[in-house]
Amino acid sequence: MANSKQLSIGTVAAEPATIDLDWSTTALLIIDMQRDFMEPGGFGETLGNDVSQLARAVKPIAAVLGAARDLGLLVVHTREGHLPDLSDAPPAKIERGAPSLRIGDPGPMGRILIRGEAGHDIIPALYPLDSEIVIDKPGKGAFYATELDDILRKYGIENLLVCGVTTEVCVNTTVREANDRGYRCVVLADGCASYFPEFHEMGLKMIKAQGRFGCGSQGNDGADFK
Ligand code: TIU
Repeated sequence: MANSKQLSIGTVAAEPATIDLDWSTTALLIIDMQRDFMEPGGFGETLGNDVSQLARAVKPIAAVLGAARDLGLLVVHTREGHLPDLSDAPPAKIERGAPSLRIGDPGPMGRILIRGEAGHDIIPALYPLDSEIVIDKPGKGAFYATELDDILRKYGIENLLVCGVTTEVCVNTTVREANDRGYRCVVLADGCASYFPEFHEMGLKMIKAQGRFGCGSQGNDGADFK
C-alpha cells in the first residue's frame, strides 16, 4: 500500500513512446499469478496448456514488485476464481472446451478455480504482503464485478503498471477496461506470459500499436521503476 515516502516523477522507457509517470498516482497491478494457472494440476493445465510457458514472467514480476514495495507504490494483486456454490460462474464459462477437469471439480490443489482453495491462491514467489490489496474477480477483466475501480480512485491512482498472466486473456482484457476508465497503462512485457508464445507477442503488439490501450515496457530488473 502506498506509504508516506516522498514519491517523484519517473520516466519509463516504453513503446510506442517514453512515458513520464507520477509515482504517487501509480499502482502496480499483478494479474492472476495463481497456482491454478502456473502449476501442474490447476485450471490452466486442465485446459490442455503447457504451464511451464508461464514461468518466465515470475522473476521479472518479483523484481518489479520489490521495486514497487521499496518505492511505496500501491500494489494490487488479482485472482480469478469463483464462489464455492458457483453462483458467479456463468454456464458458458464452465462448459467451455473439453477440459480434463471443469471449474469446481476436485483436483490436486483443491477444487478448480474456487476461492479459498490452494490452487486459487497466488504463487509463493509473489505472495502479497498483508498491506497489499487482493481483488477476487469472477471474470477475465479485473474491473468486471469487482471493487477495483473504487479502490484505485480512493487512492487517487491514475496510472497502472500491469503485468501477469495471460497476456492475451486477462492482461489484455484488464488493460482495455482500464483504458476505457481513463487509466494510463504501461504493460510490463517481460512480466507477462502466455501458454502460447505467439499470443503473448501479438497480445503485446495489439496493446502497443499506436499506444491504443497503453504502452509496453520491459520491467527487467525493476531498475526503471526507482
Ligand atoms: N485461460 C487463459 O488463458 N487465461 C485465463 O482464463 N485467465 C487469465 O488469463 N488469467
